[in-house]
Amino acid sequence: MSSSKPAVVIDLKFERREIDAALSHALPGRKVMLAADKDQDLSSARYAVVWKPDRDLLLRAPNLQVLFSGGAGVDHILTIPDLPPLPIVRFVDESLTTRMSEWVVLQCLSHLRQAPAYRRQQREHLWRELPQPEAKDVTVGIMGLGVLGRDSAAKLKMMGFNVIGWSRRAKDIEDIDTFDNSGLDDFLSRTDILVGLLPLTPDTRALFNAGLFRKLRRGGPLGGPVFINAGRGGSQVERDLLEALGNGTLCGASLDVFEVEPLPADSPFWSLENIIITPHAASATDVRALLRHVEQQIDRYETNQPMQHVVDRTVGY
Ligand code: NDP
Ligand code: OXD
Repeated sequence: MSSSKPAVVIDLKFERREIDAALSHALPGRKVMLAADKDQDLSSARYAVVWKPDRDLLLRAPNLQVLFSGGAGVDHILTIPDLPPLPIVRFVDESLTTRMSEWVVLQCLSHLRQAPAYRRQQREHLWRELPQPEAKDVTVGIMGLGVLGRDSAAKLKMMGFNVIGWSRRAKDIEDIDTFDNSGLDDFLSRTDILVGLLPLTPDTRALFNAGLFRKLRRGGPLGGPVFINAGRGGSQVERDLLEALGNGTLCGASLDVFEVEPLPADSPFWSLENIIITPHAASATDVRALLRHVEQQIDRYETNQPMQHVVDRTVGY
């Protein structure tokens, strides 16, 4: 299609038919190219929408002005070698936020109501009622009070949990005790279920380690602390996590993200009874919502309004 509007290149892992369907409702009158078409000349592209892009994308599309992340996280972009100093816009949308909160609430309820233990009993044909702690006696500590962490916190409160949160900058959130870096130990000492919703940055890499797990509250109603992570696998030290799950420092976990994805078939995590694994699927990007968001932000850019959700490259998220 010939068009005077600057062109877009898409490098996403969706099926082509899903992208085509989404494009029938977004980016009208604009040339949209797929990076997967290896013979396509991408030099006219001014915008790229990417999820873990091929290494050669920036060479093939040297005239980009804005990079759009296909997800909320941007570590897959910030780690591209020789990344030019372009603005990076991350994906923020109600569909993504709602899905994540559903996953977080599901995992917290699963551990509260002993889903892994009942699953084991069902396999053994064992009819035995287990204790039912009350949500109000369980403190969920959320690390990362951004778009996803705040929505999860509000929905966990609705389910009756006591919720506290930790973030880089101090926050004031109704009904939630919040902590910044200086209050980390205090935050951990009150936490029964730790939820990780942090971006992967140099500061958050390997943050969930043996020392941190040992600081979580002991003697709580779940019989021991639980670790839930849907941020990034690079924030967890998996050797420490396995050890903590094995020696009772942690009594359970729900893991959506891993240091290596897909989780290798021979990983010891697969056979642990006290954990729930999902395949980096806590909250999937809806490609229709993504392309609508890209269109909105391009409209802002082209009419000299500030784009929203622009990443601060100095802090990495
Ligand atoms: P936001 O940028 O809105 O929030 C990030 C939060 O992390 C902020 O509260 C920020 O603090 C906090 N934070 C960042 N660095 C530090 C630090 N060094 N110390 C303490 N707090 C820190 O991100 P989102 O909520 O939108 O998304 C969070 C992450 O979730 C994404 O980056 C991505 O990795 C992951 N994700 C995973 C998905 C999945 O399916 N598994 C789906 C979508 C996202 P402050 O508020 O002070 O800035
Ligand atoms: C994201 C993700 O960052 O899906 O959006 O992990």
